[in-house]
Amino acid sequence: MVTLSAQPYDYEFPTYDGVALIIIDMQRDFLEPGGFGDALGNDVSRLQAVVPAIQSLQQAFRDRNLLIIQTVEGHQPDLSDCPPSKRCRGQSALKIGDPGPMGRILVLGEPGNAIIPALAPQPGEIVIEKPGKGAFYATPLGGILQEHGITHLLFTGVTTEVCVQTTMREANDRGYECLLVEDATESYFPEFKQATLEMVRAQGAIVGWTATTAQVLAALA
Ligand code: TIU
Repeated sequence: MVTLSAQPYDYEFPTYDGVALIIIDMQRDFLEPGGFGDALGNDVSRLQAVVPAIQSLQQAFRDRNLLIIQTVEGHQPDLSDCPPSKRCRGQSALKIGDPGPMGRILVLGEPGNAIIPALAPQPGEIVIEKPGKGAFYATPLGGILQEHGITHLLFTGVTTEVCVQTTMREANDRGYECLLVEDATESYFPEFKQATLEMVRAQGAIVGWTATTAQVLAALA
């Protein structure tokens, strides 16, 4: 059994092969000016801070030949997978599907929808395209995890309280042992990130554990 020092208590996994690194939505649409996050009125520059931590985890998983799954939030060009309730939400001038400086907002295949170059997947690494906030809804993620015999998920990416937390809760309900890497996830709202970390690990890890990148790397060493 491998023991990873975490909150609210140690996180344990029987084999390295059962652990996957999940990198949520590290896309230009959320991290760069002119994308979806910016259109919603957010300061997107805050999210850059977690790129080095995610890079170090990505490298550690590559070095060990362990499973890395990235997700991207995006819609088909005809928006057939975007409910009107999602497209019309909010008061921004630019809505999902509208042309922006990086192409159409939150549309698959557009320049702004790509994963940032610093975290670009290598050939053969899995990228899940998802129309919702949770990565299990309307995607093949569950089947892929089963095929690989994955039981433990380490979560990173953005934003903490939206797509990361939604996916973590979906995973928790499906029986996965989930850990959120504290300094490898970020929000446009620091108080929402802090609240998410606390609510995840409250009540004896009701949704899962939290740990730092250094603690995860120590367990992988
Ligand atoms: N708006 C916001 O905080 N997040 C999203 O819309 N998607 C993700 O979290 N990826």
